[in-house]
Amino acid sequence: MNRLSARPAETFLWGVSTSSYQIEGASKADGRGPSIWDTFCQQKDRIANGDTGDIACDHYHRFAEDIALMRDIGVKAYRFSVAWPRLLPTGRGHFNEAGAAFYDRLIDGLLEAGIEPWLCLYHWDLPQALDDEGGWLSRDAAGWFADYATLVARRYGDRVKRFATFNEPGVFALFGFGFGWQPPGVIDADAHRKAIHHVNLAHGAAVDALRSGVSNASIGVIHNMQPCLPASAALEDLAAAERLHMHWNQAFPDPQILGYYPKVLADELAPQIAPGDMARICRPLDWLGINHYSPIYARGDKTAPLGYAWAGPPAGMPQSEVGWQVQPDAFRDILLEASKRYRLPIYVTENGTGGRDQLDHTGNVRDQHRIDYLNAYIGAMETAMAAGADVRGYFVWSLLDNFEWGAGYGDRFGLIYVDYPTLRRIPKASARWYAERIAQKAARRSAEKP
Ligand code: IFM
Repeated sequence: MNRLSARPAETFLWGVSTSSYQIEGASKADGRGPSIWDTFCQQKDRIANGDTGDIACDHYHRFAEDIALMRDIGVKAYRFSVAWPRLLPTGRGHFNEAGAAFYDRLIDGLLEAGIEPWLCLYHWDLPQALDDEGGWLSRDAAGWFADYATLVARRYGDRVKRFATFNEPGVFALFGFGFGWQPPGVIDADAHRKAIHHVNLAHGAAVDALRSGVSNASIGVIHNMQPCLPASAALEDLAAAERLHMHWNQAFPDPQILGYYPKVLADELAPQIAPGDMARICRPLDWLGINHYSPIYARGDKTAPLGYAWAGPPAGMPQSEVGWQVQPDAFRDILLEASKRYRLPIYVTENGTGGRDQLDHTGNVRDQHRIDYLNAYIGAMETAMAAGADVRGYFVWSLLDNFEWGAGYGDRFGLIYVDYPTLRRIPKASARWYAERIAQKAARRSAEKP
């Protein structure tokens, strides 16, 4: 029996998610060291419009206002990530008290507002100094990450009980080492494989560090899970989709939760796997976080290092304003499959949609497209739950419009509009809709109580 199911039934948790580099800004404040994203953003033509995370939403200074916005929406949980280079500006060694104190303020503010902090150790902002020493291509990275996890556990474990090791390792490994779209911008199959194994080792080491450092910790890991589909019925596209599925959906959760790599990957990784590694990676977890948006596509490409290329959705599919396919049934199926395969309580730690939202002449943002999306996807989740998927909570991505990686600030995912020139926050229609939805669910629950 897993740990959470041994507890009394908890009520369904409604939350919102963000990540450090995407919202904090204050990139040089109070001794923060540079991350690989700071470096990447300085490189020519990497990010749309030359955007950077230097200021982002300035959440570092405006977190109290952001907590008040969450309280207004009525969420009971907030998933955020800690910026490793704020605590350890060079990744290890010198500890930066001023940076650590920011998360004290944030956590204390959340608890005062009745919002449970869900702390993710890594949402992609590796300290640049560690990348200079090999980063995820070095087996030492597991030890660096475990030391950082120990420090986080010691500092915040008296107030935070919910921890995730990584956010979407399948994404940052593939985009950072397979396609080169994200830092460190490498395009190499061997590097991609190494990164997979070292991140998995780091995950296992961090679970152990958190478990021994925090009493009653509830520890999980967050994976982006999407159906991986072929761009056409051609055999090479079918094979491409299978490989994308292996890299995206299986390379991390399978070894972390089931204790083995998919066969093809295990053979390819054989030179990297030392005796005892699979046991080091597969440590008991309390929950699985699933981030879901949309099916993704691959096509065969013999010239690409991984043997396949990314492809867009076929014409004629319903799409979001930023071109992502909208298909709520895929969400239902992913939840059912993951529940069956991994047998852990599931939290949907990200779901949402991007748009080109704008303020209208009345000063409002009427993002009906987001309301429709959330309504359909929450409905699909509830269908999966009725069919047996063990889903315990749902977090919208994202609280705020933010730095959407390579797309910069153009793609807006927030319930709250951020007017970047002034940093003013304006709740969108979807924020009001989500607040009402949460309130209705709470009212229904209390009416059902005997
Ligand atoms: O913004 C990202 C987030 O950082 C990781 N999951 C997907 C989101 C939307 O692209």
